[in-house]
Amino acid sequence: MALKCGIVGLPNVGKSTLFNCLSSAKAQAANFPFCTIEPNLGVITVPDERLNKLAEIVHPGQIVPATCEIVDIAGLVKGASKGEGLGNKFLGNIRECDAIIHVIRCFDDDNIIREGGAPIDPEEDKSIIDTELQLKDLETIDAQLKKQEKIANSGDKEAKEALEVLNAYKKALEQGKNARTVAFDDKELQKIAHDLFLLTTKPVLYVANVDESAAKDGNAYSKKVEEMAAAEGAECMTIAAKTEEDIAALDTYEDKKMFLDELGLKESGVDRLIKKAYHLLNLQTFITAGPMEVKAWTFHKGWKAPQCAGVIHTDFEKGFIRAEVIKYEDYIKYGSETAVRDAGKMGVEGKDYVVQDGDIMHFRFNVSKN
Ligand SMILES: Nc1nc2c(ncn2[C@@H]2O[C@H](COP(=O)(O)OP(=O)(O)O)[C@@H](O)[C@H]2O)c(=O)[nH]1
Ligand SMILES: [Mg+2]
Repeated sequence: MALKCGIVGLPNVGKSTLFNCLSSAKAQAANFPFCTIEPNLGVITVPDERLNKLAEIVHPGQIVPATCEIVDIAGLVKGASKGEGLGNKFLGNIRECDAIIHVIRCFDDDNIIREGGAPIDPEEDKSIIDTELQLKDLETIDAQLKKQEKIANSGDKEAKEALEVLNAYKKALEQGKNARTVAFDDKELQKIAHDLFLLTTKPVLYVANVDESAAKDGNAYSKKVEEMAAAEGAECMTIAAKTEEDIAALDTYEDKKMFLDELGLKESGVDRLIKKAYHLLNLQTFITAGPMEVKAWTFHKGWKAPQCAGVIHTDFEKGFIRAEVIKYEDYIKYGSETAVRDAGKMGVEGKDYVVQDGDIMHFRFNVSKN
């Protein structure tokens, strides 16, 4: 289950700079709007201190962290939904993503061109991008409406439900709201809504890209971004992408730490961003620990033991018997699996166990059940 996040935003807001910090792949960062012609794909590891702590106990052959794919999506501009700029290419890229990282320029720099040469304006920037995505969603909705109206006329129940969903979305989009602001209580309607794969229903993380001086406390622009995010119940964070790019280029952990300390930051923006993305998508991690490897596995919050077993292998899910679960804190406290077992702290759980973040799992399964 590779998690995929797409970075979007107007040209010259710092998307490629952010991508560079995130990924070892070097997207071209230059003072030119369409620098990223091809979507750039990078894979980053999800930082998790627990893996290292466990490895100190288990001494595995290797540590395998969870990964997250990041796509730097080429410049969205005003009119993009009608084919302006790079046309509709980027929309396909966004459609493939699980979440959107929306970068908004919150730094002044006369040398970096802002579209039209106007002063920095986070509100306008956000609304230009939102509008393009909303227009594209409206196109999807209108096409579906035509189709479903015909079917509904013949008295089809499902088509009538679809119309209910489509009309609710249409109303919101026409008011300039994102489709994610519309919620459906009914399970059937939720499914219809999901299957539309709208762009503005994807979870979004707003990133206010600030200068080094505002890395710790933000600035007036980033406060505005925070307000806008709060108004729609979305996640938001401030990052100094250019500075973080410099930090990412440093060789040693100690050097990076020192640089961050000087800025008054506890954690690199990249680490914060990935954690936020995980949270945004309701993702959690369970761990397997053995002599071969200590490995992080990604699952959706609320999943039960067999479903999580299926992340490792479908046979594990089909033939699931039980799961032996050690809480991370207990593993660290007692210092070995045997000691945890002796202390009676190892849980033996059945198919209804809801796996918790950080659980160290050992699945028992029966192959002949398959
Ligand atoms: N002064 C300043 N420049 C930045 C910052 N972030 C990015 N830039 C510069 O802005 C220009 C455009 O950045 P880029 O990442 O290519 O923008 P993109 O078009 O959104 O991908 C580059 O010259 C970056 O070095 C920042 O926080 N402060
Ligand atoms: Mg770029």
